[in-house]
Amino acid sequence: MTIDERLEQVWDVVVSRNPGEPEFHQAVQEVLGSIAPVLEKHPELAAHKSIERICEPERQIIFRVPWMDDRGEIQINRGFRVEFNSALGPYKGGLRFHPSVNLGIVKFLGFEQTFKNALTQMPIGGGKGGSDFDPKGRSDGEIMRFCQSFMTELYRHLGEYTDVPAGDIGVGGREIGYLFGQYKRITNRYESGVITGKGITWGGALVRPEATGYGATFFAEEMLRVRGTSLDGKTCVVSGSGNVAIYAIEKVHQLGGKVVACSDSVGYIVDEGGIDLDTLKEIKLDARGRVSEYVERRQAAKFVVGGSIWDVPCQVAMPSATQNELTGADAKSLINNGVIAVVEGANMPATPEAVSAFLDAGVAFAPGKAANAGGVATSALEMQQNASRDSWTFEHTEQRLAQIMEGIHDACFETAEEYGAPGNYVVGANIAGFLRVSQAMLALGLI
Ligand code: NDP
Ligand code: 2IT
Repeated sequence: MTIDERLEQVWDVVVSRNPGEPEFHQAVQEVLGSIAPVLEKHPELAAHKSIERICEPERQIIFRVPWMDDRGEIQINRGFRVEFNSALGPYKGGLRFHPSVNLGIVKFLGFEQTFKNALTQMPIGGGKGGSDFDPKGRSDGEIMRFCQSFMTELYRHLGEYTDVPAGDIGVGGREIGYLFGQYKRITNRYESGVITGKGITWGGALVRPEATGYGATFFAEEMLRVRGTSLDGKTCVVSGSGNVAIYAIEKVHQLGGKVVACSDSVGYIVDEGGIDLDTLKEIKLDARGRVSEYVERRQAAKFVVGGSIWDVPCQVAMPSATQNELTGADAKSLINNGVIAVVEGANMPATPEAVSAFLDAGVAFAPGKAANAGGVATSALEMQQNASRDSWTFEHTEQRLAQIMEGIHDACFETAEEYGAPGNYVVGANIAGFLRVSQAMLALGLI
């Protein structure tokens, strides 16, 4: 997307002030490429430098995380928490444990989170954190000691009214448990609302594990409905095989679609008859295994190493692994194979070239900040239940999630039309999210 000349100076400052952070630049570029039409309708936002302020995180925390592995050797990792924007509520966003984590990655995620959280209409600001710790191959004891050390530093920055983390890549229910346990121990407070994604017996909410994948699928269904069709009978490909991917596959199947491929960082599996979710869950959730094990149990399936999962023909694609996993070349291949909708389950999985190719080809494209917002929205529902010491049923919570996703879809769709870009959910999401955050910032004075 090209940046309007009125915003070029903002862009130059972001690039020079944040050197060596290409993912952060990419996320900012996409937003700056969308919001120029807002300046004409709302000159007060430009006058108050709302855009410049939104691009600068409120606070960035970097810390040492020392811990001891099972062999008695000392390990040192780096921890991050970027508290991006608290105009709408306490900082809210996940923690990612992956060797690729660095400040630029956390900043891109925190920036995206700010707009995403605004789109949910819930009272949550934006933040993100994590560590370059690699959980792969680590024992339960090592994971626990790492989480305890991480929280021993991070706890002082958290609080149910201040900053509320959750999971992301490499952080699920087990890690949230160890993190919450250490927070409780240090503070002597059973402050359930300080973290979300908790287990159901200790303050968690039903549907939170399923929420991101289910929500992205509800979003896909809404996009298809606008185009006069539905997921029923559609062939789908979902990349990844983690939290988001597994529950996207589950909901696609419940709505009558068929997911024929999924992946991990080593390769992808194809099962033309449809992925058998019970088998996948046993491998990934129960045994923490690899997708390659799937083909040992399903003879008809194949495992492909190298190549791209996006070469598998499908009508609906849901990239749900990681950033920049779907390139311009992948987009061409999907378009040639007749894709009609691409829905980002992950954060920024499609490169700018891929996004442009989809938009130019008239493919319905949903950016992650809109499509995967069901996870954080359900985190906000978990906070709501914690605050009222209540717990809701699965059916009620799923219904709330479905309504929230419908609301986000409609806001993106209508905003895109209003600002002269009908059908462009990227423009719709960026403008709707930007308006909500910047108008709150204006109301709160110079913050
Ligand atoms: P998980 O850790 O549960 O799963 C991640 C999956 O993506 C795994 O299959 C993993 O494969 C794969 N993956 C991770 N990094 C890479 C990489 N560099 N290259 C290829 N594959 C990779 O994470 P989630 O499912 O929670 O998160 C997936 C995406 O969804 C992320 O972008 C996250 O930010 C986003 N998201 C998550 C939400 C949540 O509630 N969890 C909410 C909204 C967005 P392997 O096991 O081989 O590493
Ligand atoms: O990217 C995301 O929205 C998440 N990882 C979930 C954040 C949350 O606070 O539930």
